[in-house]
Amino acid sequence: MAKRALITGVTGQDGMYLSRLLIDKGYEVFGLVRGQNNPKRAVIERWAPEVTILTGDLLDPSSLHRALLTAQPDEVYNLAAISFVGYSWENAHLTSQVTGNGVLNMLEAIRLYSADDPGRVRFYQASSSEMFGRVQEVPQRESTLLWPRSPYGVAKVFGHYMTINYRESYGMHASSGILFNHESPLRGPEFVTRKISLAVARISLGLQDVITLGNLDAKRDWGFAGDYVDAMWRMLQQDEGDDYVISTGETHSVREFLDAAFARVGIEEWDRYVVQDPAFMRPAEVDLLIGDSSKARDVLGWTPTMSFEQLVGAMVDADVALEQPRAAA
Ligand code: NAP
Ligand code: F7E
Repeated sequence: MAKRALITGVTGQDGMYLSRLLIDKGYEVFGLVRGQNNPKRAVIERWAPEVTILTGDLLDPSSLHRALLTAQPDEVYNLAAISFVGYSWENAHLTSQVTGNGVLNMLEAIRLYSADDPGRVRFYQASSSEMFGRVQEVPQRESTLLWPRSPYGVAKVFGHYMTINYRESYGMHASSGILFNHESPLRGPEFVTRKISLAVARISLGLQDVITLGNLDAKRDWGFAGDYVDAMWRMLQQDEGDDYVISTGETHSVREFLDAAFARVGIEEWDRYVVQDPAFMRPAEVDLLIGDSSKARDVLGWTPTMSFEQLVGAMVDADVALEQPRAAA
């Protein structure tokens, strides 16, 4: 019998990579899509036609219950969230509801659905390095004190502890992946890496003059999304649910990302192409993130496969290919 998986947030970057990974492993995959006419539905249908789309919303508990009844999943991957940190200050209440309370809605739906056998459905929660915020230890590991710096980070802390609480209270197989930033050509253009790769591609093709950014000194531990969804799957194959940090163990500044991206298109001096605007600065910044993923490497046998330079190169190359037809027109 093929295993069955339900993915919330299937239209997002990670949902798309995870759906392909699970299909390739022989799973029957169900993906939750919100809204009555979501344009991303067509995208996931093209990307992974094997996925059965179910409609639902993390804010609507009965839709989650219905999705469980239809999918009858062995594994649930809760990737849905309002995930853009910058947006979370302007929409703090909504972020708390979706990114925080939404986790509780999903956990509670699973608890009621599998009350006869609490371990029957394995649950993955997409926790985040943003929970470390004002870092209390370098590098950050599973035991590092959490100090979130944004409404998004606070909401993720709530979801993280709820996941642990449901594991401890009800014996659920619930795991929390504390994932550091992971990127790819499928990354949303609101995030700094994709914003840069797209702009650099367009500048190199003569389609754009400058890119406007905020804080260039922030440092992140950037990995490849394809590697990180593999870690999610590995967590749910363990005998017990647990928490794992997933990271590369390397940190780079936004400035270094710009160096590598512009170098990819043969531009060494990029100062004249970059403008800074306070509008892109955050009310509270996370200055430095770097993770220690020793536990995942030891227990899950997980390692990242793509270097920082390869990742930046792949993103810029993909955006050059995407934008080239516009330059030729
Ligand atoms: P993403 O591209 O922003 O995708 C978010 C997904 O959530 C989208 O499919 C979105 O649907 C869905 N969604 C939003 N609100 C919803 C709601 N109310 N009900 C149901 N679905 C809803 O995010 P990602 O980069 O793939 O990240 C996946 C998860 O990992 C997120 O929880 C994120 O917070 C977390 N995370 C990401 C990173 C990272 O570096 N990428 C690191 C740590 C943790 P629409 O397409 O309809 O908007
Ligand atoms: O910002 C700085 C910004 O928005 C990275 C999400 O997936 O990873 C992501 O959150 C850094 C920040 O990602 C611009 O101030 C400078 O310091 O790409 P980002 P994020 O905030 O790290 C975590 C792990 C998640 O969980 C989240 O869901 O870049 N920065 N200038 C800028 N950032 C943006 N977006 N735009 C700029 O113009």
